[in-house]
Amino acid sequence: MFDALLIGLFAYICGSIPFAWLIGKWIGGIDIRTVGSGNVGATNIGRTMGARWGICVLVLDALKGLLPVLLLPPLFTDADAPDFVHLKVIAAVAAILGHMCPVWLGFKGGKGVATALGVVLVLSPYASLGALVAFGIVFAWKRIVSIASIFAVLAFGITHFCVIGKEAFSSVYWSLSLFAIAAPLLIIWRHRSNIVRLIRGEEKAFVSGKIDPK
Ligand code: NKO
Repeated sequence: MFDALLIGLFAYICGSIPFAWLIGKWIGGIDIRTVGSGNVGATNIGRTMGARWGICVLVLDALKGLLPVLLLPPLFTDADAPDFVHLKVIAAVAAILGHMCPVWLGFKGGKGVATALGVVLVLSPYASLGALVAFGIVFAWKRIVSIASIFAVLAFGITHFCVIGKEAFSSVYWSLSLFAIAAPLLIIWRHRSNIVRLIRGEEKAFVSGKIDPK
């Protein structure tokens, strides 16, 4: 129990490092919350400061999810212990919540896509591949990051259940399966302003380095 709390706390702190806000401030001299979509995320940095800085934020935001899930649970338990997957899921959820609700920015953070990508690469490589393929196809087709992200998280959940099959709610994997349902729903919920714009046909295609009115 104590190990779960410590892992959750450290992972939350990692996830809460607001790389988009920091790079916007230090390199671009802007407050990312006041330009473009206002989102503290890789896409909004790419849209306002150029694709290179967007990719830089994407990598950093993914690493702040990947590293805690990879490094923290082995400090507390063996990889074949019955609670190992559960501890990884706790680190994953805490890192994503840290990104979405960072204490440093009054709990108003990003939408969780890049950090979720980092955590799922460790948690579930096959389902991550499903998510990345879906993202690639939808982005190539529509050129809109938000809708590609929504399809990617749905594909993650679906691929997880296809890969894991009957083991989905076993004592080892039940927490991962719960994550595969809850994380996509939470990330889609964070995209609700994008969904409204998509329905109205007002969501713009991604253009790098150019401030988008929405
Ligand atoms: O500014 O509202 P905006 O248009 O910026 O931003 C919408 C956008 C917010 O997300 C980001 C991060 C973009 C990352 C792009 C690469 C994603 C690759 C696939 C992710 C798969 C994640 C699976 C997680 C399962 C739980 O959407």
